[in-house]
Amino acid sequence: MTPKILIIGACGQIGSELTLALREIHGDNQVIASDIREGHEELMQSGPFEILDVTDQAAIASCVRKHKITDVYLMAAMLSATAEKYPDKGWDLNMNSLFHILNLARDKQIAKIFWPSSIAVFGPSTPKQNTPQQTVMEPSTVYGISKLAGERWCEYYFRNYGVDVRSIRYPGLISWKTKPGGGTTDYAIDIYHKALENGTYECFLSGETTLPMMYMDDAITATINIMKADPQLIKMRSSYNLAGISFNPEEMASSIKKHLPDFTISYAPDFRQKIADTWPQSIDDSRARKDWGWEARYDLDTITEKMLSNLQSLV
Ligand code: AKB
Repeated sequence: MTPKILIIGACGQIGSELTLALREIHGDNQVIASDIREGHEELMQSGPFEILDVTDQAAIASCVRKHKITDVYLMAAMLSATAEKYPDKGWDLNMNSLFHILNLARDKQIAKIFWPSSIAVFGPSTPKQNTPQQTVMEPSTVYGISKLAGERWCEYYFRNYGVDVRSIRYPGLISWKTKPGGGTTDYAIDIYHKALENGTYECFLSGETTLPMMYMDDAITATINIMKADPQLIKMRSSYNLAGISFNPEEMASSIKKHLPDFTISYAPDFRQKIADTWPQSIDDSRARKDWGWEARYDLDTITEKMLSNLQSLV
């Protein structure tokens, strides 16, 4: 059966590329994009769009009924840096939106959910290298706490109500089509914009801050593949570790210099350094590889080539 899909938060960094990719696969009219406001032109023009506030349960339920939705991708969230500034709002948005969707599935109004988790579920007491799927998890950010609580609820709804919910712990995602907002890993996108605009970048993390990262195309492939997989293959109903590559700002700057030799970088770590210091440096994603065949494709130099050439073509 062809799914009828609702993407909530479709105008955001992941949502916009995911919507277009799913429309390509299932057909434009099968994928309803929604967000709190209009945005992203290509997405608005390529298929149905609804204004939807993720905190409004009745509006979501009515949209699901109207379009006979089967699958929901809940991509709206407040990311790590912004949630540290607005803890109450961050918690409310990240948790209540998830409950709204989980409850719709529990009540059999939808069949399948994708909900993104993050490397932010790990904290300072987690092993930093090759962080295992199951390990100590004591996140110290509002965002991380909300994602870990969300993971526990996803597993609870699966075990107790049979809800088919699937999730990935995304690392920092690098993309050129839509800018992210409010994340700790956002430097890895800003740097390419500033390298092309000014030839220089002041980084808000120190040069040695190694974090797990991934090119958006890999993240979209993973999202589509986990949702496509046979339900029996999805053994982790909390969320799967997913690894792309790990690097620090210095290594990223060196990769950019291969194309723009005059590029310079300076460092002015701010409050986001404290967040980054609690996160893993590399991720063990063997469970995702084994269970549903995950494999990353992009390394740092390929990402740099793609980012610079695509951003250049926009100007
Ligand atoms: C953030 O930096 O908050 C996000 C994430 C790692 O989940 N990109």
